[in-house]
Amino acid sequence: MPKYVVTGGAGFIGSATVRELLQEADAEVVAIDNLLSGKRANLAEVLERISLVVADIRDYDTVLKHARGADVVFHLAAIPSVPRSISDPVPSHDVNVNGTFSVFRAAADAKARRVVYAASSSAYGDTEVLPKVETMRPLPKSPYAAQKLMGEYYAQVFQSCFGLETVSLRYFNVYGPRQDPNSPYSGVISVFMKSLLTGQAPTIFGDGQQTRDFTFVEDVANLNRVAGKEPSASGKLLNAGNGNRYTLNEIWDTLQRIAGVTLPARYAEPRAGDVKDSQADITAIRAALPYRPQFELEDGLRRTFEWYRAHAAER
Ligand code: UD2
Repeated sequence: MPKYVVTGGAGFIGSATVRELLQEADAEVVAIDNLLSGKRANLAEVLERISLVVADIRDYDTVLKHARGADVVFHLAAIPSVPRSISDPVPSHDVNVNGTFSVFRAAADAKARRVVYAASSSAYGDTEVLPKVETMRPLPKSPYAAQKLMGEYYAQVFQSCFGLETVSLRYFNVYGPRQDPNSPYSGVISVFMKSLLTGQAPTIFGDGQQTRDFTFVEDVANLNRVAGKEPSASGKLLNAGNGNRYTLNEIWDTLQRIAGVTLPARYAEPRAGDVKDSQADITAIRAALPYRPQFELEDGLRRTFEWYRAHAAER
């Protein structure tokens, strides 16, 4: 019976990953989450089939205890957001750097086979060339980007010095059902969803011509599972995007069309630390893993909108 541990398992990407792992009927899944931004409700349909451990990833002893006997630890817990890491850098450093170190150390000491680490496309910063390839020199522009990059370096070092298999996946702007739209630091698509449902115009920071490679959360969950299994993925750092890029203006236009509303966006000053353009080269991940993204942007946006509409009362 395979055993999986998911840090941040009650969060947006974590809960999707837990549901994906449960497709293996005999899997034992332990979700570790301090419920700071994660929610029990994200796991409602599966709570009886998993163990939810309410704990902080900086609690080494608790992570160690649950990582014993684990095949894979999916380390997805983090304090995300570029602007939050600038306005309040201490907590995001502590969780994203010290917490990540604690998880790698616990996984290695517990003799877990592998850690799949949620790295971030923000590590690239502003590159001269698009799409962004893993061989490019990282140029982090924000504390968050630097913290996530540090996690990649720790992944490499835990593999070379402590014999822990690691895979780092640089996620590119993940979106989809259950992303929390209610914080000033929420991901832009969740914010756009809330605008559609409340009829309040969104604020776009900058001219809206910045681009992102938006990746549907179910593709990411599937990728996590595959990355946990595939022997040849061990030790790799891989872009985990769709390979496309869209401007925020295009996204907002598409969403207004999907929802059948006309609601011109407001524009405000660009955010500090914001990357201008982001697009993944997915050649390496296609070669390394049997992974093919299934959700084109419009399909993913439609599914996301349907979900937010159906759950509007809870948000
Ligand atoms: C970064 C990473 C992403 C992930 C994420 C976690 C890049 C390219 N991507 O996402 O991989 O690690 O951090 O937090 O670095 N915006 C608006 N209005 C809003 C909210 C956002 O215009 O109400 C803009 C924002 O200025 C940015 C874009 O939308 O240009 C995307 O912002 P985001 O916070 O959704 O994600 P981003 O790109 O910082």
